[in-house]
Amino acid sequence: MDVRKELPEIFEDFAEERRNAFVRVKDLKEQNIPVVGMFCTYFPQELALAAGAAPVSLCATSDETISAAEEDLPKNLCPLIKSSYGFGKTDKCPFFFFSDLVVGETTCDGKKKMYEYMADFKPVHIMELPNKNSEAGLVLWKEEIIRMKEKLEEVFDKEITMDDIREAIHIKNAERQAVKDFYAIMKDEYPPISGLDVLKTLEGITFHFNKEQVPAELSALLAKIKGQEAVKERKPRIVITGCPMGGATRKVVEIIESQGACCVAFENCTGAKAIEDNVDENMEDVYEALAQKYVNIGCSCMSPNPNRYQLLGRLIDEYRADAVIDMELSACHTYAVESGLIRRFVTGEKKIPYFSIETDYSKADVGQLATRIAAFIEML
Ligand code: BJ8
Repeated sequence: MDVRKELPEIFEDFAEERRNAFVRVKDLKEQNIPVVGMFCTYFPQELALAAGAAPVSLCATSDETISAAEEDLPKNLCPLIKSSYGFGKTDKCPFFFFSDLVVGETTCDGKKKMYEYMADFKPVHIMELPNKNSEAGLVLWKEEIIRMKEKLEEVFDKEITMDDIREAIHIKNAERQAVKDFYAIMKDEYPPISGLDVLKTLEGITFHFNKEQVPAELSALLAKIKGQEAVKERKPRIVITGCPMGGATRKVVEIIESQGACCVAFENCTGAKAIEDNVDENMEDVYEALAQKYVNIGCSCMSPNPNRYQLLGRLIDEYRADAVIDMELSACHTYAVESGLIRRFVTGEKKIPYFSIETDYSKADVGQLATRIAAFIEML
């Protein structure tokens, strides 16, 4: 029995989450719950929760606002940056519209410079992210986390206590663990769902404002999936790495899976990069604990970036990958430059095939991508 035929509406529900979230964010505002808009995995959402606010991911995965963004920003800029800016500028993202404060980080050059324009029409707070995961980087990031907390206190006129942060850490840890337990189902020899289902679920959770409900909902979903018998068909197992995925770039996963492979794990910010590690709840100093967890994220903005290899290597082993596909967004220099090193790591150290593709948010390259990906999967 094909479990996908039994359960499609469940995954659509999670994908629906974003649409429903549009309505809920308005409800939050009506209940005087503040909203903190965020773009990046480096933002410690625990701080917003501790402030009694809802942290929301801002729209950045569709090309519908790119032409508006290009009125102010260069055309040859990463689509994620243009999309983020365009949604803010055109007020087409209700999460952006209702955000009391938008948080940005000094990640890649394009993104940090874009925030200077965004500050013209929205209060934006920039966290200074170190470029290196070092002792000095950790000290800077901890200071920035404390500065972020103080900014939230000032904007929302509320004192944030250590206990507030401790409670928020507990909530986010439970959410991350639940998500991790959910996607771990793809470790099965015959994964009972598709990588596209996992991706849709990961995207849906981002727009779930009640973080405390996530573990129960995901475990109910998992129980339903486990209650079904999976199709015993061996498919090439692909680990995805590279830039964040979702919305328009779901096309990559759709193409890979339409060619008979299965995306068993997502190393990118939509998946494991954001979720695998929790905040240490035993540390007395909550700021140190948050700084340690978040500075360890293996984004290509870090130089060098050993944590990306470490996580990717672990996923390749745990999910028994047959190959890695690296998705780079056009004009994303940090991921593009790092791709050669990732290729070396995957083919040399892990001894499996590696394939990199560059894409954007348009549909123009779907045919070309399908041809190239089909040839790669054929060879596995
Ligand atoms: S932690 S991956 S969410 S920065 S794709 S805007 S890097 S040019 S999105 Fe990212 Fe945070 Fe890193 Fe994750 Fe720049 Fe590249 Fe565009 Fe990017």
